[in-house]
Amino acid sequence: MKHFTSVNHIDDLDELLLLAKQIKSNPYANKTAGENKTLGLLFFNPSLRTRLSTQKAAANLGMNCITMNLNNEGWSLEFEDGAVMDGDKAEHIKEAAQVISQYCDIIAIRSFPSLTDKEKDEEEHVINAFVQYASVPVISLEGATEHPLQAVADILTIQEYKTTQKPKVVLTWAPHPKALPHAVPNSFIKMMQLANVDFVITHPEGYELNPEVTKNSTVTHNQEEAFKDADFIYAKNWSNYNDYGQILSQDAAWMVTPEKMALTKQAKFMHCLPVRRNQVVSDAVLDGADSIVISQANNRTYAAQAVLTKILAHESQ
Ligand code: AN0
Ligand code: CP
Repeated sequence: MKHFTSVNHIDDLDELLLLAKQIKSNPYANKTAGENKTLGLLFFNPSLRTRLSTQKAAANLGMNCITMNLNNEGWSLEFEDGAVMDGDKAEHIKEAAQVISQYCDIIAIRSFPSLTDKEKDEEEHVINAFVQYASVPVISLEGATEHPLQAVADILTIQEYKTTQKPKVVLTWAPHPKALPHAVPNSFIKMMQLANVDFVITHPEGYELNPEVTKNSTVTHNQEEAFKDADFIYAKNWSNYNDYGQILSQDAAWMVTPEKMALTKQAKFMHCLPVRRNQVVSDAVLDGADSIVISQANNRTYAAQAVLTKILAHESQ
């Protein structure tokens, strides 16, 4: 594995998950794998889990970590080729990415979408500019269109908690007061398409995601129907994709409640977090015995450590 900016970059999912499980059972077994290597964690947006779990994963491998909030601590970056830089942008990505590559052996970046410029967001222009101009591997810490480290933690969690060979997994849209990205659902969908699961997506009419991502996954607008016999309920809000970045519905009827969970086969409740209580999901579900969101967050460390291990191994070849 050279770069990891998409679920598509996983060449052998079973092997990656086996590695993550081995790491979880003995996180310090490989504590010199990253010796004298530096991981740069660059954030254009806030983070709790991704920042801390990736930093911890790096430490478990003996790597150094440099973390920077590029938005308010660095120079404002220009991404346009051939730009006349007479405005507020002080540094071009061409120099910035090459300079960061002098200090870091792996660069990891969080860059949310604008949710206004669909074309640029779809091009994943910030992360891909780093891939283009950096001379070291690049990891996505959630880009405009994907959050692949989250998806690895998600499938790891499903594997740990499943009680049948092929569980029914439901991704349900849920209401939210702010316009949110498509990255988490996109990567989750791609991951479910690779996994041995019976997968159903449910959302209000008009909330269709990118058809290039959903492909032939089952989609229904009937949430209650979708919940029937489910083993896992994965809740997530996303803003409109076709009417790009808009909020067309805040329909509280889509919130995950104990009544809806009662339709399932005592499903486990999942969410990537952060989650808005009593908007996305009611307290009773989130605080209930079938909520596995904390285990899911814990698995972020082992997902990140498995990915870092694979990249370090590739680099030392
Ligand atoms: C972000 C999102 O929905 O993509 C990050 C989730 C990991 N969530 C919020 O901005 C609330
Ligand atoms: N799930 C997730 O990526 O959380 P953070 O935004 O806190 O990193």
